[in-house]
Formats: sequence, C-alpha cells, structure tokens
Amino acid sequence: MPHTSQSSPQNLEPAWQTLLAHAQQIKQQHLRHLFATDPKRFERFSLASGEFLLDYSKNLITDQTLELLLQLADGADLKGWIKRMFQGEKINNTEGRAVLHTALRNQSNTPVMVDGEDVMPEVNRVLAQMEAFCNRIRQGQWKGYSGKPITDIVNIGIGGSGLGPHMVATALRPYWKDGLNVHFVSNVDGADINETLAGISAETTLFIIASKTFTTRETMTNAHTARQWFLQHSGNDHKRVRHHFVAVSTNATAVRAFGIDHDNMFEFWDWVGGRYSLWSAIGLPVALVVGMDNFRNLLAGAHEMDQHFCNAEFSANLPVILGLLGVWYRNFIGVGNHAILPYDHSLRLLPAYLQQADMESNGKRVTRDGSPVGYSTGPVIWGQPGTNGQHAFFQLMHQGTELAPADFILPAHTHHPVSEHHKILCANCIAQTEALMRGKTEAEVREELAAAGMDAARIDRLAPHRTFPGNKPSNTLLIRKLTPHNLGKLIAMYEHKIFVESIIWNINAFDQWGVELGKQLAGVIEKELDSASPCTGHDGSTNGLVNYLKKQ
Ligand code: G6Q
Repeated sequence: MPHTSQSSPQNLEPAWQTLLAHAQQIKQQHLRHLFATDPKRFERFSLASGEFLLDYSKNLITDQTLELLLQLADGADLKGWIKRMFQGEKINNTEGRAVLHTALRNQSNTPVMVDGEDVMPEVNRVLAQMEAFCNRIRQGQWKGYSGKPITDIVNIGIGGSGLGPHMVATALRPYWKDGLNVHFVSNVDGADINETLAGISAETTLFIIASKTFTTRETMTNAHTARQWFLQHSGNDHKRVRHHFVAVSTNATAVRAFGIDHDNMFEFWDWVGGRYSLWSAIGLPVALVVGMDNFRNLLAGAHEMDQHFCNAEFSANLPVILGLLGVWYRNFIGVGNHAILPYDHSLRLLPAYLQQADMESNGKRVTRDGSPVGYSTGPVIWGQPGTNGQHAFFQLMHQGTELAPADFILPAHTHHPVSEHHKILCANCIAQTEALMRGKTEAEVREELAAAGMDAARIDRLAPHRTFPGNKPSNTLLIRKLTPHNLGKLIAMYEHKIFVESIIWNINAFDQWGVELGKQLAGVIEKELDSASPCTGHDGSTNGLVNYLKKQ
C-alpha cells in the first residue's frame, strides 16, 4: 500500500504537522489568483545563478510555504549532511562507502580524504591518463590493427555505466569531432549489439567495456560478443584485441582476465556510485568525442554547482529549493510523480537519465537505520522532450485527474539556428507553463465560443470539455546555452536536489539493493531455460512462463 504522509521523518515535528495544515490552505487557492494579487511573485520566486535562471513562481506556494520548508531543511541538519558528503564521510551506510562524485570534479583541488588518504592525486592521475588517451585517438596516433585511425567508439555498459555518458554525449553532439562517432550498447537483447556492429568496421573501432564491477551479466555478455565479432572480422588474431579494447572499471583482476592490458584500463573507485559516475573515467566515451577540454568544462560546470550548493543561502540555493519543492508535492500536496520536460532535442535522454538518478536513489522504503518510513519517498520520474509531449501526454497534465508537477528546461540560444525553429520552441515552452498555471475557466470558454458564433445548446454541451482547471505547477529553468559547462551544472543541480530530498526523508540515496533480487532470480531462470527437465521450483505463474518458453 502507498504511504500516507501523516507521520514525519525523525526530528521534523512540528514543522511537518504545520506544513500538513498549511497545505490544506494552499489547496484552496488558485495560482491565477496568487499571480493577480502579487505583481512581484516572479521576482521573489526566481533565482539566477551564472547562466541559469530558475523561475519557480508557478508553484503552489506562498512565502510561508517556503519558510516552513526551509525549517524542515534546518531540522534535518541539511547543512551538516552536505558537509559530511563533501568531506568524504561514509554516508552510504549500508555499503560502508563515502559518496564522492563531487571529488571527481573538484577543480579547487583541495584534499578530499577517505580513510586518511587524499583521493585527489588518484583522480588527477586518471584524468591525465584519459587526456593522453583521448589526444592519441583524436589525433589519429592510436592505430587499429591494420594501421588505420579509429573512427568509431562503442561503449558497452549499462545503467550508470551506460546511461550517463550516453545522455551527455547526445546532449553535446554539436561538440563532437568530425569523423569520430560514438555508439552505446547496454541492453542484453542481441538487437542492441547486432544493430551497432552492423554499421561499423573492426579495423577502425574501439570498444570501451565500462563496468564498475566487471561482472554485470548484460555488459559481460555484450563484451564477449563484441570480442568474438572483432576476432572474426580481424583474422582471429588475439594479439590484435589490445588495439581495440579498453576497460573502465574498479576491478583490475576481472579486466585482466577478460584480456585487456592493465595499461588500457581506466580506474575508478568504490566511492563513486554507478549513477553518479559519468564524471569519472566512465565519461571516457564523452571525452573522446568532445575532447578533454570540453570534458573538463563539463566537470567545471558541475563544480560550480557544487560550490553553489555548499555556499549559497538555502533560500537562494537551486538544488535546495528544488528538493524542498519536491518534498512539498510528495508529502504535503500528495503527488506521486514529477515530469522532466526538456525543450531541447539534444536533452532527449535527460528524462531517462534523471529517472535512474532519482528513482534508484530515493526509491526506498526504510530509513537509514532500517525502520520503515511512515511517509512517501521518491516519486515516479518521467518525461519526454518538448514539443513532442504536447501532442501526447500533455492532455492528462492539462485536463486529467492526476497532478503532474513538471520541470521545463529551455536553452535561450540554440546550436541549430534554423529559420524560426527556436522561436517556436521557446514560445511553446513558455505557453505550456502559462496554460498549465492559468487554465481556462468555463466562463471564458463560453464567451469565446459565443464570440465565434456557436449556438447556446452546443456551447452548453461543449463548455465542460473545453474548460481547463489550471493551477498546475511547474518550474522553468532557462539556460543561456547548452554548453558542456552548463550541462555539467544542470546534472549536478539534479544530483543535489535528489540528495536534499533524501536527507529530509532520512533515507540512504546511495545504495540500490532493490535491483538485486531480480538479478539473482534471472541467474536461476537462465539455468532452468537450459535444463531438459520441466521447471517446477517456482509459483504457478513463473513455472508456467518458463515452461512455455522452453517449449518454444
Ligand atoms: C547505479 C547502479 C547501476 C549500475 C549498473 C552497472 O547506480 O548501481 O545502474 O551502474 O548495474 O553496473 P556495473 O558498472 O558494475 O556494470
């Protein structure tokens, strides 16, 4: 059963109860009215930071809401937790690990200690190794077995080892080097690797096997298939593999066992969580196509957001405000979802990326000490790029019975200044936030239809269908341009938003035990699919499905 939001996380009474009562008052108000009676609402509820402008004035909030939410952040000791994370304390308590994706982009290079050791020299060593490697590939000095330069990079990795670099490489398409392509294979469905291999040549392809553990079934299956394909297409000479396969991993032994030289391995560390790893050598496919300078700009943007998160007052702190708004909708307004709507085609993978970042981090049902939570935690994250969504699920957002708070993300400048496209895109983005907020009253609908000459009976029939209740909340994030720097800053903003929520909810955002059970059972069923005897060890449904498949 879903949780109600009646009980509060530890130490958060009475602010929690006050917010519950306050939410009842807010539910009586309409955003239209709030805007009409407060000409300064946009100025008060918007935040500028560098090339970002966050307008959060179209949310179901007042000054009092924010004040109460900020009390919640103080009550949960958010300041202390931010410090603990950045200083390398083992805040991932169920895995006994520090959480230091922030060290990977620590441009200030101040020491970051884990178990008494500064991790920064190692971070910088791997960055330098990546740089040297990228330069060799990009300048054509690294040759394939037949002496030709590399033209195609295939990254084989899943989840955090695939989605992050895939999203970033897609977003930074305008920065790719001419003549160098990158492909991403993650799904164990043979279609993924087959379709990729069909378009490339063994002579000029570099495979990156990206896996923190180097044991993930999907990745290792794809990696073995890729190696077999490579050998078949390159004269079956195992010595040639070293020119075409490199690894990104924490597991040197398994990398060596696969046949990749230690020199061709890029290391990262157990204090980098999979879904937070694109800043590490997991970002290698990105660095290869956009160049190391641009990759460093991505890191610098994330570092800028880290500094902002650590130093800005909570009332002017982008991730804090977004996180508190997330808690507001989840626990006090009672909403179970949040839409990510980038109005930028190159950010088309961002909804899926944030779905993993948020749902794998905050999809938890027990607190840090293992007691059941008595309140709701992470919402369902979903979305698609605009304007496509407008011709599909926006119907439900405007007129359905489910509230769907949304983040609209729009760059002011485009990399593709094609005739009027960008102006139309911008107009649609802003118009949607206005339409969701304002809606259209029945009186307005009647007036409009009468003015168009419709007869009264028809107006009576159609008016309810054409009425929009409005009062639908959204954030709008305007970004000057989608540069590597701003992309890094954007991703880091969401990482920290997720962290803020996890602190209020008193959950560990950095483990993911929920993905284990299915993996274990898949291992069992894999064997049963191979076995000659019928499968009987499960429930009726599972046995039935396995046996049906075996017959096929
Ligand atoms: C992310 C998760 C998960 C992980 C993949 C791949 O936080 O832990 O998505 O990244 O399961 O794991 P490997 O990198 O170990 O192959």
